[in-house]
Amino acid sequence: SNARNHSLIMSIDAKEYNFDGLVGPTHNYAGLSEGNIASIAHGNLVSNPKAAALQGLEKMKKLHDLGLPQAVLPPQLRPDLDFLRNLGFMGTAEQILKQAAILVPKLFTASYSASAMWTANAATMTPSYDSDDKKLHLTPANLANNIHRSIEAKTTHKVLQQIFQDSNLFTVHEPLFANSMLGDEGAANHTRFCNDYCDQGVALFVYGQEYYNQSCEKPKKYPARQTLEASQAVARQHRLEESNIVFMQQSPEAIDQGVFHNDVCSVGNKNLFLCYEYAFVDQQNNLEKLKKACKAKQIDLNIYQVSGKDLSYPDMVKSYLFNSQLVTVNNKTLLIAPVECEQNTSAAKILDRLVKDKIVDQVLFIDCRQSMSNGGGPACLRLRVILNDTQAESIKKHSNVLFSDELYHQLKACINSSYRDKLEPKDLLQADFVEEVKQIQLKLADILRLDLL
Ligand code: SUG
Repeated sequence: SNARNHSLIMSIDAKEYNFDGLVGPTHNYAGLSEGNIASIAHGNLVSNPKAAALQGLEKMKKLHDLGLPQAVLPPQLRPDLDFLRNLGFMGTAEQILKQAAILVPKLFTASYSASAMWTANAATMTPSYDSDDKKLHLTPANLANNIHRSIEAKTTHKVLQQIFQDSNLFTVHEPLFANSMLGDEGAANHTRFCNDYCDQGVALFVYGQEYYNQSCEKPKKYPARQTLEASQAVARQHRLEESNIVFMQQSPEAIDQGVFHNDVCSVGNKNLFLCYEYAFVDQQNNLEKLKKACKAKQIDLNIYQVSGKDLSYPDMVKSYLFNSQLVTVNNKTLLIAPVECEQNTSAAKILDRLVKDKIVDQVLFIDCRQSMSNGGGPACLRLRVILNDTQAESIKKHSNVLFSDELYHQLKACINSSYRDKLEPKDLLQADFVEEVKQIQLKLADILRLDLL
């Protein structure tokens, strides 16, 4: 009973933190992600890393000011010269980049991607309240389906190990082996339902394909990045009970329409689940199954489905309505939506109705246009982590990633003084840009108290 009392005391203070990715100074549009319509449409356009980073930072500040726990994950150093060296390119940084740009432009741009900013793809998180060993589990996503994203996994692992260092509280797993058979895209395909964050929850894993099942329907046009086999492996690593897990296949049709992650067609928090009418295979049965699993944990799941008549696939993908953040502040439910929803007639109508029907109390709009142009909305930019005070204290001891007004001002000053406001594809070849970016990374390492090289 002593142990029980202890866990009760530890439980009461559990909160959901949003760990947002700080946009890196090489943020650019390289058209790298097949099946991600925005990324392909904006390939080769001029980017604005400063605006991108400030938009992301202002989003963090806005949530922080609302009283929501906020944290930040660092960008990764780019270009990734080790990646290019591994591919046989040699010499100085300038020589390596030049050769790669001439010989394999796709690998050259891959080495430069700031894609680690979308931390919904950094890892899958299971809170200590759900795991059999009462530790918080994190598995960095291998992002095996895109070369520019797969190079993130190693560094993400290193960074998470530093932040979640105390092995009595946290387990940071190795990413799954990087093969499309085990393609894992992290929390973008994972939603946890619960009453309070400190209660046991139900984990919903959404996959794009069951790799070894020939009869499983697969998308015809675009890749299904997440496999059932990968989701199952993550659930095993995290020591989840069978009764706490539900697996659902995302509709292959949705993937072919540009819904490359589940967080583009559904969003859930606590006991509320918003989803598109055509988000999942065998949707009505699957949602019944989910409801039942929740009921068994005393969670009365409220499912709100947006009809295909009210929102077309293209409008869903353009507006990124479901890539909103669903958060609770003082028992009020807020939806943090991209500004693109305001301008999209169908999406705007749906948001109005959500408020009228009292599904959500308020909608706030966020400008993250620089990220949106690469297919990353508000929800893509954050990794949700449930922490109690003991766990948060441990993080504070090992890093400076928990948000504060002071951290906000430090990061803002760094961005304003050192990020470029214009980056063209040709700039990526300059040797002095490589050095410039490295200096910024060192400054950020200093601010966040992390080893980032
Ligand atoms: O993996 N875009 C990312 C966007 C990730 C969005 N994340 C979630 N939905 N959770 C991707 O497709 C584009 C990079 C470029 O083209 O330059 C890119 O990687």
